[in-house]
Amino acid sequence: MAQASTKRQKTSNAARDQEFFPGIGEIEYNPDANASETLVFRHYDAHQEILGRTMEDWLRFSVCYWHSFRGEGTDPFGAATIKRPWEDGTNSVENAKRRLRAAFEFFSKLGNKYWTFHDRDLAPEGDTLAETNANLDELVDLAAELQRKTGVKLLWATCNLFNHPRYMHGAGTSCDAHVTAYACAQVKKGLEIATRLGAENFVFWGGREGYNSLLNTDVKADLDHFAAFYRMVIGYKEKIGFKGQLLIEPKAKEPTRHQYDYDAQTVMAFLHQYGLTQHFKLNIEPNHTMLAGHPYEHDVVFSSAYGMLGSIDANTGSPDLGWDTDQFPMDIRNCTMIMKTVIEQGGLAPGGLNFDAKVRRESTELRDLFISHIAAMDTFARGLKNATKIISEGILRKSLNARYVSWNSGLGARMVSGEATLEECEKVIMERGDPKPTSGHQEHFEAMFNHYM
Ligand code: XLS
Ligand code: NI
Ligand code: NI
Repeated sequence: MAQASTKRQKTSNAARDQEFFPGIGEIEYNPDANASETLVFRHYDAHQEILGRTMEDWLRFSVCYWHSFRGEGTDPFGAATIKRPWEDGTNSVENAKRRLRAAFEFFSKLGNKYWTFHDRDLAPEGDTLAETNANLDELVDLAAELQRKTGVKLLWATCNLFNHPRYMHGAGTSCDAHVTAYACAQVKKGLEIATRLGAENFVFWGGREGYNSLLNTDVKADLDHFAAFYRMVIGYKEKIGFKGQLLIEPKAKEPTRHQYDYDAQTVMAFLHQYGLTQHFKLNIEPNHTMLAGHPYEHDVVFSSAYGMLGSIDANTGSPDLGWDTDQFPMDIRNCTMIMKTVIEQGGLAPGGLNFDAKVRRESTELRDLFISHIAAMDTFARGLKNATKIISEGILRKSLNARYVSWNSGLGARMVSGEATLEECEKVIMERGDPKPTSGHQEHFEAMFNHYM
């Protein structure tokens, strides 16, 4: 007995000291690096101050566990292409622990301050909910220890309510109340571990909350049940004193044909309809925004305009494709538009920029995992710098204000305040005649924007 336990002790010490990314050190900031050096930050300088805050504070980067540590490069047509050296091919708790240690080494070397996970990314499911919860507890113990050691914090946790076959008809909107009850039990545990790990937010992405055919779907019942599910979530959140912010992540389609959380405006209307608005904000993923047929920054701008932008899943799709490719955000213009909105609303905290993005299945080396994150962080850092200039110089804002000037006084102001009537408007038009044509100057705006790139 004694011998066996000493032996076990030795293996776990060895596991603890193991380096998973040999040859890669802490990523440094070097603005003079040449084009071929991609394991270095050229723009992201964590402690550099911009508009009274550090870049780290503005950007609040987070690495997601599911793509970066559970992704194997599968796609609907192809098997896994990526095999990480710490994986032993089993779904054991031991393997899960080794993987988690690898992840925290990655975070420490990359220098992101946050991470995110689904409950089921972290620990294997057992045969019963009790077994599954016990596995989860073991991994959460280790996560708490690694968070303490490294200072890396949990931006958000979420429950995977879409992968298991039991959820094939949805979770909160399943036709089977028993399934929704299972989802509730799972979320109960999810909120508990989020509390334990100090999660700053908790996300609900409606994985299979939607329909494939209206013939077998009662949409009103589904949405009533969804609201009931959320009411139970709020009740338990308050009961256990979870301090994080609840977030809903819109998506238009995939995996269902129509997802109920279609886009930002749809989710805001749902929350409003069911009296839930004050309990939630939105986690916007631009790749999902594109699936809804909107421009990249559309949902970020819309949710922010209504004070509902809580966090961002910083990724992109290929605009020429119709699915969620979860690519790393590498487009400086897109990131400038996002950061312009973030600065205008005074920051994202307690939300952040979570890289819900995966390396391409052809990018099979460990260094690709670093390079993808570094490049995306640099792209956002450039976006932040560009947006800062746009906002500080105020030239775009001035032109925008000029376009709306007629609303600031006279009849415009009276319409906004509710004093004007249709009769008054008719009278004014009769007296003054047709409005004079005005130019939208779109190309002028675009040229000004280009100036800052
Ligand atoms: C899937 C979603 C998912 C959520 C978390 O498309 O983006 O990854 O962010 O469940
Ligand atoms: Ni996402
Ligand atoms: Ni997504």
